[in-house]
Amino acid sequence: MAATSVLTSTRIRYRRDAERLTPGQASDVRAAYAGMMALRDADERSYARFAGQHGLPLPFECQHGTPLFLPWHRAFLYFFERAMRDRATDATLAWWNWATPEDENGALPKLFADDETDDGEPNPLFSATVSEQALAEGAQGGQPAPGPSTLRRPGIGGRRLPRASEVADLIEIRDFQTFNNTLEELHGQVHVWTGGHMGSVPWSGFDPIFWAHHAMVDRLWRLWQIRHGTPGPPAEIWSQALPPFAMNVAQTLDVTLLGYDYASSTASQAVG
Ligand SMILES: [Cu+2]
Repeated sequence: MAATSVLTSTRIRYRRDAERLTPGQASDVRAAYAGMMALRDADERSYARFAGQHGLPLPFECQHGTPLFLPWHRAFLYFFERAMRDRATDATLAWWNWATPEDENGALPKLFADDETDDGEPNPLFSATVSEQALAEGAQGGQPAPGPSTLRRPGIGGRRLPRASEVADLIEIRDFQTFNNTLEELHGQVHVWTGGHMGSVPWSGFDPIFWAHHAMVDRLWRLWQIRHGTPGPPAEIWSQALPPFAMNVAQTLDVTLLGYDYASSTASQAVG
C-alpha cells in the first residue's frame, strides 16, 4: 500500500488545491465542467448524469453511514474525473481545503465562489442547472429542490467549517472505522455549512463545489493511508461491488493504481 511499493508505469496526474491553480489549470477545470454541462442529460458523460447518480433522479446510489462511504465516493470521483478529461484533456479535480484556522470563518474557494471569471464570462463552477427529471421527482416526492439552479448559503446561522486542528487530529486516529466515521461527520458539517443544494443528499451532487469537497475528503483518506501505512477498509469488504461503478472496494484502495495522486501528499503530511 505504501507509495514506494507501487510498480507501475501509469502516468500519475495530480489533483491540486483549488486555491493554488495556475490560470491555465483553472481554465482547464472550467472547460471540463462546462463541456460536461453542455452534453445532453442522457449522455453518460454528462454533468447531469453524474450529479444524479448521487441523489435524484432515483435510484439513490451513494453510500453514507457505511464502511463503503470512502470507497464508493473514490470510485465516483474517479469516473467523474475521466469524464472531465474527455472534455478537457489536461483537467484534473481540484480540492477545496475547508480545514479552517482557529481564528477564521472559512470561505468557498474563489474558483467556485465567483459568478464570473476574470474575463467577465459566466463561471460554470459557480452554479449548475438541476436536471428536469430530478426536479420533477423531487417535487413529486415532497422533497422539492432549493431551486432549478444550484445555490449556496455559506455559513448561514453562525455555522462554521471544520477546524484545521480537527483535521490534524483526524489523520492521527489509528482505527479505520473511527477515522471513517469522524471524517464522514466533518464532511457532513461542510455540506451543511455550504447550504442550499449542498445541504441535502438528493441535490448535493449538482453543485459544482460538491466535487471539490469530495476531492478533499478523498485526499484526507489518502493522507491517512500514507500516515498509517495501511489501506483502511477491513479485508472482508474488499470484494464488495460499488454500483453503479464497475469497480470493487479493493480497486479503490491505491490511488496511484487509479492514475492519480494529490499534489504534495507524498512530500508532506501537512493537511492544514
Ligand atoms: Cu458528501
